[in-house]
Amino acid sequence: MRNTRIMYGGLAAAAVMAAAGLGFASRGEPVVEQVDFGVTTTATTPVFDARVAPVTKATVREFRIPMTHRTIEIAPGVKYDGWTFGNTVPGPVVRVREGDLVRITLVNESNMPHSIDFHSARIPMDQAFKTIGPGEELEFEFTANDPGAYMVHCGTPPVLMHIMQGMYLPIIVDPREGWGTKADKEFVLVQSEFYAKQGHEGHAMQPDYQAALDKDASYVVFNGKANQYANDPLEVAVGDRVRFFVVNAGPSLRSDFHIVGAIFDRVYPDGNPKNVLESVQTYTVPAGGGAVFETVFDQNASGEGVYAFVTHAFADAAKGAVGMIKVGNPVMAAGMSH
Ligand SMILES: [Cu+2]
Repeated sequence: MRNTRIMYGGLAAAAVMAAAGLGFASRGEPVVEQVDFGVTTTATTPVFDARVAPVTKATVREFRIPMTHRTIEIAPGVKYDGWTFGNTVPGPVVRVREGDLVRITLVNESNMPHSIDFHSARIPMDQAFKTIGPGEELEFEFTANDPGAYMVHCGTPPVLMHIMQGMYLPIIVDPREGWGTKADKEFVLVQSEFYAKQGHEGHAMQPDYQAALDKDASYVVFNGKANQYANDPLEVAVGDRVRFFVVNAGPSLRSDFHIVGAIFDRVYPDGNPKNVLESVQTYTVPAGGGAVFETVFDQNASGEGVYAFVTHAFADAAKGAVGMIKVGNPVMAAGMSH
C-alpha cells in the first residue's frame, strides 16, 4: 500500500476539513499529502495490484519519484533489465483532484540520464521535463486543472528506448465534482509493449531497439507483465459498477480496449467526463493517451461469471494483453485455472 503522510493544520482543523469535505483546514492552510515512491511499494506478486485507492482530501500533493534500473518480470518467468519510476513497471499510480497543486521531486538514482513528462501538466517542457544526470534531483510543480487519465513517461531521447524500457506511470486527475456515478470498484490498467531479445547466458532479456523501430513487439501487456491476470483475475461482486482507468503507454501500439461479455455504459475519452460516450463495445486508447471506462456487472446483464478484458487488436492480445475479471463466485470451467 501507499506510504503516505498527510499533514494537516492541526487535528481539530482536520476534523473540520473532513466534515466539510473541503481541501482546506479551518485556518485556510492547505492539506499536504506526501508520497515517496522510493518507499511506496506497489504489490507486483502474484500480480501488479490494479486496485486504486480513492483520492484523498489533500489539495497539495508532493511526490518524490526515484528513477532506477531494475530487473523486472515481463511475462511469467521472463526477466528483463528495465528502467523504472519507483522500482516497478508501470510506476505507482499518482491520483490527485482537479485544482490540486502537484509538486514533484524527481531523483535520478540510476547510472544514466533520465527525465519525466507529465501529460497532465501545462508547463514549459524545457524546464520541468528536462533531463537530469545520475545523482541529480529536479523539483517542479503544476496545478492539475484538467481532469483525466494521463500518461507520465521519461522523455529523454531516444524516447522510444526509455519508454520501451518501462519508464511510465499513470496519473489520474479526478474531476472536482467527481465522476457523476459511484463506482464500487476502481482499477488501473496500463497497456504497453516490450521488445526483448536474449541476453548473455544466465542474464535477463535485453532491449531490441530494431524490433521496437519495426513495431515487432515480443509482449503486449497490462500493468507490466503478459497474461498476469489470467490466473489471478480482477475480482468484483455481482451488481458492482466498475471504473477502469486505462492508459496506453505504448510506446507505439494502440489499445482497442474491450471486455468480452460486457458493454461499457460510459467511456470518457481522455478521462474527462465532459467527453461522454454511451453503450460502447470497444474504444481505442492511442499510444500516449488514456480513457475512463465504466460498466455494471448486473445480475441479469453481465452477471456472475468470468469475463476477459483485451485489446481487440488480437495480434497484440495474443502477445499477452488479455486478463480476466471474475464476477461473483462462478464455477470456474476446466482449463480456466485460478
Ligand atoms: Cu529515461
